[in-house]
Amino acid sequence: MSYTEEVYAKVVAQNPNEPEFHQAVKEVLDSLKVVIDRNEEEYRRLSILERLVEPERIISFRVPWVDDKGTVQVNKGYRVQFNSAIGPYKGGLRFHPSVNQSILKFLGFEQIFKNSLTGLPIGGGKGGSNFDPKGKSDREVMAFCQSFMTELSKYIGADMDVPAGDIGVGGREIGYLYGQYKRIRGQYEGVLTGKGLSYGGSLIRTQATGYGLVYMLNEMVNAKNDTISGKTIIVTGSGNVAIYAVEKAQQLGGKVVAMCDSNGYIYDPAGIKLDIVKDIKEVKRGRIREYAERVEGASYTEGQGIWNIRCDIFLPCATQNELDLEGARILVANGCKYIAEGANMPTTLEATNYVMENGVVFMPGKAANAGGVATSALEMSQNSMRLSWTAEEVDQKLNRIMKDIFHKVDDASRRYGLEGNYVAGANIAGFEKVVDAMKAQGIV
Ligand code: NDP
Ligand code: 2IT
Repeated sequence: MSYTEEVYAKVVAQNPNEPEFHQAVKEVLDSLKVVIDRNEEEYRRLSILERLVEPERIISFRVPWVDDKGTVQVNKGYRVQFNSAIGPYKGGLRFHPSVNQSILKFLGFEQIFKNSLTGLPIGGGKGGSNFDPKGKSDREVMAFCQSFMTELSKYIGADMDVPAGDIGVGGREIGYLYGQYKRIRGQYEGVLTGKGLSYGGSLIRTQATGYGLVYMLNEMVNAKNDTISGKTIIVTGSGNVAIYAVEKAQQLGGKVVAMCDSNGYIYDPAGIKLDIVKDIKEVKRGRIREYAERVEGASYTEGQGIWNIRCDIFLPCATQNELDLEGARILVANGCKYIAEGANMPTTLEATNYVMENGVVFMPGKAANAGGVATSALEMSQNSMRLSWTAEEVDQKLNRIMKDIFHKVDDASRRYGLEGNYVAGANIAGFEKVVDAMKAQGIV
């Protein structure tokens, strides 16, 4: 057995019931085999991979809060502090009923390599809760956030661990979390990113993941002497990442025809009217079905199956493993040419292999959605400097970072004779910086 296979087998044996974590580790270790093979003895002696797959620490805690009926509710809270070799732990908080340790470990593990690719000094972490913000009143969300932060505040700080948003955590939640941190710790510091503009947030952070995804897509498409303009595009999800991916894709002349939420998908052959999606999702916190009720010519289909609509470009921006082999086969059969992952690990391993074997240009999430965390790191810089950059400045930096990531990923794939395999390129390029820092810092 190779060193990478041995470590993968150990991960599975030692972390039972964590399928998402196994999946994320497998993808990375399979990619790293070509790197490890060149110097296997040294990597083994230093147990680099064993250290890489074991979080530095996982904090898990009880989150009691009182609902509007006066009943005490209890949720699970977590923070996975995965790797601090290149900077303070950095990564979002996810509030969704599906959250468990496996999902947060997969997200924290991915974050290590993503954050490395940004070129900025941020380590990997992730956290969250199985709390479901859907259908809760603002007061209930605040009560939950305050209780969650009361415990989490012991373990984070501007130079230690800097959480941000993810699924179910947007501007409202970050505001309540920030207020409670400040109250408990008495410090006005850049401990969270994605803050409101009136209290230390960065311009463009709200848009950054979606915009960055499309900047990356633009590089992929240009590398094939092609353009986004005129292409038919599907964007899955209708949350933060999806909405701003649609916005930028439309600005570049793409035609987005479909979006979804966890209940079903909409198809608008005339092109999605984003102001209506924003009103439904950002203002009313409603369901995507309402779009078809408001827009003539648009239709709504309950359940999964958005991939049945023909597209040139597919941008999965909802959640992990949303695109499986069956969906991938249909996309390919209908002529889809490009997939860039706005969500984290939205494509199963089988589907990823299938689309890559069938000529689809595929960019994995850890490269394609890195614009969000990169702009979070820019927010940290602005907070440290006690100043704010203009929207143009931040947007330009974001664009440059996404271009740099594309070239890092592309170069790494070429160096190992894997041209066009951006999964390998992203994992290798992300790993190189982290492993260099780990070696330099000794056995820690
Ligand atoms: P939001 O909570 O804003 O939106 C999530 C969207 O995905 C909602 O439309 C939600 O629908 C939908 N969704 C969730 N689960 C499913 C499902 N099982 N099937 C179909 N749709 C589903 O989250 P974000 O937009 O912030 O995050 C989306 C993805 O992007 C996640 O994978 C996240 O980890 C990743 N990401 C986010 C970044 C950020 O800066 N926010 C940065 C990088 C990656 P519903 O309302 O029905 O739940
Ligand atoms: O998955 C991600 O990169 C995020 N949810 C954003 C993390 C961040 O710290 O901005």
